[in-house]
Amino acid sequence: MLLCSLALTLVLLLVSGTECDVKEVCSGSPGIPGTPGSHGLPGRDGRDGIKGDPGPPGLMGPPGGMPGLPGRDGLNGAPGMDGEPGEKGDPGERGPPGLPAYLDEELQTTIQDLRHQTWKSMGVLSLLGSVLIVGDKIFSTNGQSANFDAIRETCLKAGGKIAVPRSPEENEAIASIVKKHNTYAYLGLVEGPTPGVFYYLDGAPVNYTNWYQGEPRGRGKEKCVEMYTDGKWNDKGCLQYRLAVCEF
Ligand code: MAN
Ligand code: CA
Repeated sequence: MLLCSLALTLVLLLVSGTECDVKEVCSGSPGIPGTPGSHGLPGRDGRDGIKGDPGPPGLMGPPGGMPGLPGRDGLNGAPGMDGEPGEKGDPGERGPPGLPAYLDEELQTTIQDLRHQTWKSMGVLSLLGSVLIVGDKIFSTNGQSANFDAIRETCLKAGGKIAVPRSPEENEAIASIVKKHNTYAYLGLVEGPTPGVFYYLDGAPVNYTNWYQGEPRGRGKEKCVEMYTDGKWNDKGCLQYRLAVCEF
């Protein structure tokens, strides 16, 4: 029996190399692995992956449907160039007669303004030396005496007129010149056909006077007017020698 076991053990050792207890029951070594089983059922879906990159743009689609409604009007364009001047119209009807020039205050102001501008632009005012400016008038003398007609001529040639005050301020200005030269001066006034009624040299009636007490008393025989050194007026003959005072 022992021999048998030994023999069996030996056999088994030879076959499997396994030790064997020295018992009566022997155990064999494992067999050769069997062939693999068939595939199992598919597993459950895994979790979603991360989002992929955007794909390239698709091709342009076919043209749309009906055209849309017209848009709103645009802004106005820039103005065009001026056209050719039109033809001259017919003259209008003649207006009503105007005032005499000496009564037209606006005209007188305009003339006076022009006169000033002329003298200013000619630089004459600065050459005249002794001049007095009162409002819109300029008074000046050359210091010489002459009769009325000669003074009138002198002032005209100088581009002015023989001075005549039309307000107390203007009267004071001329009076200061007269006082300075200590000589009476003729004024730009003449007596009309009616004794005692005087006019400016443009024919307008006087509207400012400064007669000496009791004057004018020439009763038509004293056609000119002189200014005393106190600024008062006296009607006087026109052939005296009096200071030439001009206004511009
Ligand atoms: C002289 C002249 C006159 C003036 C009188 C005043 O006769 O100057 O014009 O009126 O004096 O007394
Ligand atoms: Ca007199």
